[in-house]
Amino acid sequence: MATSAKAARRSTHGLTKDQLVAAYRTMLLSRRIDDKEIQLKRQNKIFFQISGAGHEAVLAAAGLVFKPSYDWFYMYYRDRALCLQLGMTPAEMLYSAVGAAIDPNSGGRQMPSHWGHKKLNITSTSSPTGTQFLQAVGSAEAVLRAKALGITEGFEKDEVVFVSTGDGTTSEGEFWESLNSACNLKAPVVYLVEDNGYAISVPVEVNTAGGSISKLVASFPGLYIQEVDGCDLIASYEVLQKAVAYARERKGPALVHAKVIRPYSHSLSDDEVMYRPEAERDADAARDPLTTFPKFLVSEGYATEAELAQIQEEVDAEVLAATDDALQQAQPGPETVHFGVYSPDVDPTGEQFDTEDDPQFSGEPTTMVDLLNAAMRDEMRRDGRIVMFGEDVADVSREEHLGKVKGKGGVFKVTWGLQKEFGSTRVFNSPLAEANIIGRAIGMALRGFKPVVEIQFFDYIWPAYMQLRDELATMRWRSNNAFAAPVVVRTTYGGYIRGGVYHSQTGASLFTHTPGLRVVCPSNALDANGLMRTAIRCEDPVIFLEHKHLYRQTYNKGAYPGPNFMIPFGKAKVVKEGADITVVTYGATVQRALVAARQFEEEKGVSVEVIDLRTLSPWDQETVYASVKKTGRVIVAYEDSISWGYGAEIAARIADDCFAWLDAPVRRVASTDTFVGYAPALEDAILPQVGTFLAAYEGIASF
Ligand SMILES: Cc1ncc(C[n+]2csc(CCOP(=O)(O)OP(=O)(O)O)c2C)c(N)n1
Ligand SMILES: [Mg+2]
Repeated sequence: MATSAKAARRSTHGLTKDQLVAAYRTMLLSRRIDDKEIQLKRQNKIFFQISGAGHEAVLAAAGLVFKPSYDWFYMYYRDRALCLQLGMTPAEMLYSAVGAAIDPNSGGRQMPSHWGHKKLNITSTSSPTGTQFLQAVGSAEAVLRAKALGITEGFEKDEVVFVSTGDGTTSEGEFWESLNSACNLKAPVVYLVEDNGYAISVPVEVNTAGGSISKLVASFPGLYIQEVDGCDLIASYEVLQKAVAYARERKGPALVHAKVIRPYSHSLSDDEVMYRPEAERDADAARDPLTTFPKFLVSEGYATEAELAQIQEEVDAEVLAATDDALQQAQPGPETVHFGVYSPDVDPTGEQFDTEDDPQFSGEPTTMVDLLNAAMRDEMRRDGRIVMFGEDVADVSREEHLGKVKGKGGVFKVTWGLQKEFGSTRVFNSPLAEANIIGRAIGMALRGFKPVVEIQFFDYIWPAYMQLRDELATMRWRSNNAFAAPVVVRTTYGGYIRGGVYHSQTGASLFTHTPGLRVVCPSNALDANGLMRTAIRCEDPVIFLEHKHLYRQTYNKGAYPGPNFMIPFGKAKVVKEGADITVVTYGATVQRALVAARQFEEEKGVSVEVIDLRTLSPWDQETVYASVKKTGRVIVAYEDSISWGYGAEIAARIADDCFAWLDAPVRRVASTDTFVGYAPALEDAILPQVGTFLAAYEGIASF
């Protein structure tokens, strides 16, 4: 029988000789930049290094399958080879390493390998492991929602979203939350798990039950799963093609589990010799794609040794030139530190957000719930990109029941009827998962949607706090204004409702202490309406605190002020004028301060000025200082527990800036340093009451 003398060439699944050689070039370039950075770090010319070594093959393959500046990318720090393949230059990477002002990744604000490139649709990468997943799902569902709504601007016909992770990071809860939603929504998102067997020093079997993430996720409905040797470029290309095609065809999400190696330690701050035996490291080295792939190219006749040597020479020269370039670049100047904390273009404290003097009232006075609902309804009519979601915010999830039942519209009815009017693509329920709500909202906001989301109770905001503090607030600053997530986060808070420990929490200072967030807290229906419009129309993320106890009081009702009524941020309101004592407060303590002030004035003839801050960050220093300079006595009052709270900051500022005008120390009225108790006798003793204010007025007046 005649047999060919030469063994058949391995299939390249359509990859041409030129593509194979180019992929090798990218892999080598990636490794050489890592090596150069390691050298620069040792020379103290850069300040951090984490490599993509060992991950290059699957990433170069990904770069051949995903479309640059068409698909969207949520990466992690090992993805250097993919960035190169998509078009980021070695110089741009090294700008990041030296912390150069012109670095497109973050302008020197983030450590190197925190990828971000606006033109390449590489979204800003942060450092917390696992926060990328829900945002990627948000980005992918934005594609589906845009299509359903007929929105084409900013979207491509069959685009997909890439999200990558290490093996250890799949232990984060948000990974599982994201898979849940990706499958439920059939979102076109492709997960790439780059499994190098370790999370710093912790091996995969400690992180992952059974040691295989692809086996563990096997029961997620509609999730297309592939496992592959990620050190093998051609095999990786083959499975990535299938996975990406599945998502492009809108069949659902896909997950590729790629086994890679980590030939260098976790980062330059780690020494793997401490926890990995030599034999294991040798076995890894034998799989190194930078050794095996060039051998393959030569043995199969795709390149000669001489051609590869030529490539190495070119790559080295390129890295050298990029290094010289980067080392000459200036770091950002100290005058730039505040740039991009908030939008540099739209100022919500500005006059264009102040129509308070021109309300177009109609109808009878109504509750805060109704006027919040009205403001959101107006805004949703005005702007088709507003989407609204959270737990129970829809009228009824099962659409066939819509119109047959009254509808839920939030546990406090604030979003009632909005799904009915605007449809289920724009108003929908989230799973019972707070990080899910904020993470997806950030992903959608980056794609041009305006999410107005609800966290049902402040007491349960904590699972979302990573997304709020490390993602929502930082997005604009950390990307040097390349990306922004102007999400409005509504949440109900506060006591006086016999809600006990877990339905009474306040905690505004958790957000006012976070740069990048605007924090709003209305005390009455009209303010809530005007502030909500500003929150939605501005370009910063807003935490909108809605006091449950104030939702349906009779004393804070207002008439509907028309669809263009806006109150700017940072504009307090003097709710009662007075000459002797100033009270600075917000939320539910406004009314208590006021009732006490009237009584105190009547009984003692001492007049109290009550200021409602309305927005907590920014806050209206001008109005407060003017009042303090008039009265010389000031109390800062708030519902939070007294110590370490919001009032400490206001008190310190007043002490700093108004010292010469003060006739008494700045005093605080607030809750006890406890939680809030359920029994009325407990709750009354814990939260500030009218009597607490009367005692404080008495104390400061007689100082
Ligand atoms: C939320 C969070 N916890 C811990 C860390 C510190 N940390 C950074 S990378 C890392 C290990 C990640 O391992 P893996 O996901 O396997 O990725 P690999 O580095 O192996 O590619 C840890 C613990 C972090 N950045 N964020
Ligand atoms: Mg790992």
